[in-house]
Amino acid sequence: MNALTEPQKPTAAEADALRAAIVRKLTYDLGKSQAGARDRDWFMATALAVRDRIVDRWLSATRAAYETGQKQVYYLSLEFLIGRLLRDGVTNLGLTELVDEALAPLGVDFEKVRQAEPDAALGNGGLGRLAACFMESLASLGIPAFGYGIRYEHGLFRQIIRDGWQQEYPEDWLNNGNPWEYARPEISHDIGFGGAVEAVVVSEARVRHVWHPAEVVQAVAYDTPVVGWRGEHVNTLRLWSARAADPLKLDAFNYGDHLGALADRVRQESICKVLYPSDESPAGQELRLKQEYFFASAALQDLVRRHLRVYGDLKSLPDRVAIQLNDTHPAIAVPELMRICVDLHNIPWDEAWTITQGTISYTNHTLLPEALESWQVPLMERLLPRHMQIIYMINAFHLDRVRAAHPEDGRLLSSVSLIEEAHGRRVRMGHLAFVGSHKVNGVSALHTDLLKKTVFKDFHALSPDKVVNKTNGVTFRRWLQQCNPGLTGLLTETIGPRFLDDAGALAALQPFARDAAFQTKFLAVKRQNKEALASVIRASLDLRVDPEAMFDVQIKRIHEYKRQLLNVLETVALYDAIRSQPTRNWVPRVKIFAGKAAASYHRAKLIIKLAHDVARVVNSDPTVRNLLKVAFLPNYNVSLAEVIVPAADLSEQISTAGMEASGTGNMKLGLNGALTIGTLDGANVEMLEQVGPENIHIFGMTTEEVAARRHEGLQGAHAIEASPRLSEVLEAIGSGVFSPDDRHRYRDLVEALRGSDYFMVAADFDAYYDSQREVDARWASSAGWQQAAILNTASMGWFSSDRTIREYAEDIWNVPVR
Ligand code: 26V
Repeated sequence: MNALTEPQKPTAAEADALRAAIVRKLTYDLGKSQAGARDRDWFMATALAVRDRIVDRWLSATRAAYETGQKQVYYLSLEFLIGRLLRDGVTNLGLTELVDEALAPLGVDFEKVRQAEPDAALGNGGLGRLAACFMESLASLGIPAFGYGIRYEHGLFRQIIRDGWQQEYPEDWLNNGNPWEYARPEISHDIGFGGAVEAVVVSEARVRHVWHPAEVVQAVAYDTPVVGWRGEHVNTLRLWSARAADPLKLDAFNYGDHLGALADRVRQESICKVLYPSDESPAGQELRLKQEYFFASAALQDLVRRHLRVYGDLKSLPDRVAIQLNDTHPAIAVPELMRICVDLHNIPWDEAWTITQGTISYTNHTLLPEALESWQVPLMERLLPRHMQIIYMINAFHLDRVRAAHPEDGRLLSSVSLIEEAHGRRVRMGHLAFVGSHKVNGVSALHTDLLKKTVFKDFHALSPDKVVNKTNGVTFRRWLQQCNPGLTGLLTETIGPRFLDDAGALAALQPFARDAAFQTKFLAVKRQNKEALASVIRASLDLRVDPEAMFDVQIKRIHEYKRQLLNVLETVALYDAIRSQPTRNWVPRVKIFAGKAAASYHRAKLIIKLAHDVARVVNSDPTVRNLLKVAFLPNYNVSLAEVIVPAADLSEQISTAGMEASGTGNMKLGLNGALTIGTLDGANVEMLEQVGPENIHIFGMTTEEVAARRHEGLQGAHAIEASPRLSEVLEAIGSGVFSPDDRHRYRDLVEALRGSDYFMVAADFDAYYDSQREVDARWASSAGWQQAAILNTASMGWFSSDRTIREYAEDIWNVPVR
């Protein structure tokens, strides 16, 4: 197919053939009759039929990568937040119309079928979704790649809101089977834990270390094909599942104690039962470390075996393989690769180190000190005794090099040591990943800059070429074409289909920004998407919202640094203002929130409760009429984002400056024509550069100002006293106006703002409120708003994950891109 032509209109014969294939799947694979089939059966049957069309391309792409000896990329990630896959596969294969036409005569609606697919939530938030976008871009760019992760039986918890409080319920995406995966019971690797290390003297000069694990668990492969755009290339997402190594022996060992034997098995298989549901705060449990080693070791054994089959030895690994560590979660891969080289393949240490460093690179996703992983040395020694020895060795050589360059700098040595000595001895996984990599990257320009100045300052001084920036991106197939077919159609008819293959071509839209006829069409698309969201809000919350109103959206994990609280405070301020001047020409707004709080993050859960308390009061106040509504949509996930993103007018990206590494929702929302109100944080800074200052609402303190204010120790009370508006808001919340059933519910929350105000909610409040009123003023002129919205879409091309992946390929992996 010509890259720029649209897929041909399907013929009747093609539709008949696909229909027959779907019905065959329904009948023979699912054992269901057409009459008895429900949406989820049709989903399974359709997915299986679509999958058949992927397989040949998948097998040939995999074979071609082998035969041509192309360098392989391995993306190691504890999270892949992939969401639903049916529409992804159908769009990328160019089968959208064909599937519609195949299903229609059966009386089956593709939209319903699509929605019957469970949302695969094998991730917490940004980091996991980024991994999913990267997998799609890798395939679209034709780069041979594997994603390696864990096949969690239970993904991120289901969020239910009861009486305004978040409750967590288990999620079971695999309950009705998963049509996309191929179980590969024959592909498995033994993963050892515990035990002891034997030092075998081989000769006078050489000692071999043999690890005798106390326990062995098998990692079994499950493969999901990842189809690239236009179906030209297909990669593999290989997720590992844990299987007790030898159930028979176990039975014999526990002879007579069947239940005891079963308990061991359950314990071993628990490794892949559930995703750790916390983001930005390390869990510290043994099971988490087991998960990390389990999948990192399985991935390395798998890729080493593949490499050896073709090339025979490991010396050429850095030429043929690039391993990317998605955060430090797979950082144990560094000593594991050393162990494989040194212990299992007798490669001398220095050579093994060259191989390891040449192959591995590491992406950092956060600066928050509480999110920097470290593991207690005694736990490491018990679970991974050989790895602990290797880490000590790596550290010794690393510190030798540092000492040679900077003699007698004790501060430097302890600062860059892999072992933290201060709070009980711990292994710093970020340091381990840093020294084991040839490149380390941050995920936005600001974040990378801060990495160099803060957490990796001393490392950066030692290896000034190691830290590079790779600003995040999102896949436009999912976040424009699939979730916003209306806009995609309008863009295609206006600037032609080039942007489908080259996101930069969106810039061709610029001249249309002031075109009144185009503005009308752009507005009509947005209006339709807002109506769709309005019905979701109504179905989910029994709340009516007016699609004419501005849809003001903040969707992301709930975290203090992301400052949903600031947004809620502004909501209350606006509410007060409307009540005191009900007849002013207010801009009608719907404040839309969605996001999950970590189960143990009480403050975040309290902020969810506050949003609900405020919503209840505001939504039922007749003086406010339709001028302000608040909607907190439960159970935020990829599928819900796909409905909210195309319908947003205003995108809230209001984190405390210096704290959000990048953000990717900001890009998705801008791409779909939302204006951003945001701080100079993460990738917002680069969005400002792309769209220009007239088309974005930037407010608040800069990273430097935040640092200076924290340093001064200026209390939030200062800012509160200076702001009558904020004082009133906090007085109302703190005294229980929104919580008559528990007047003290928010006392501590408000006190924290009067105190250190660590996240600068009070300090930034007035700037935010004023910026929101500027947003109102812009909304008042519809043409002005449309123009800016169109320019946002036109300027987002650079934030395609295709661009990001190209940069990784060129600067980090050294792989060619077609
Ligand atoms: C840490 C932990 C600690 C142990 C429990 C499970 C868990 C899960 C995740 C994390 C780290 C989360 C880091 C993260 O998601 N960072 C986000 O990465 C996005 C992609 O680069 C970026 O856009 C966001 O700004 C950043 O917060």
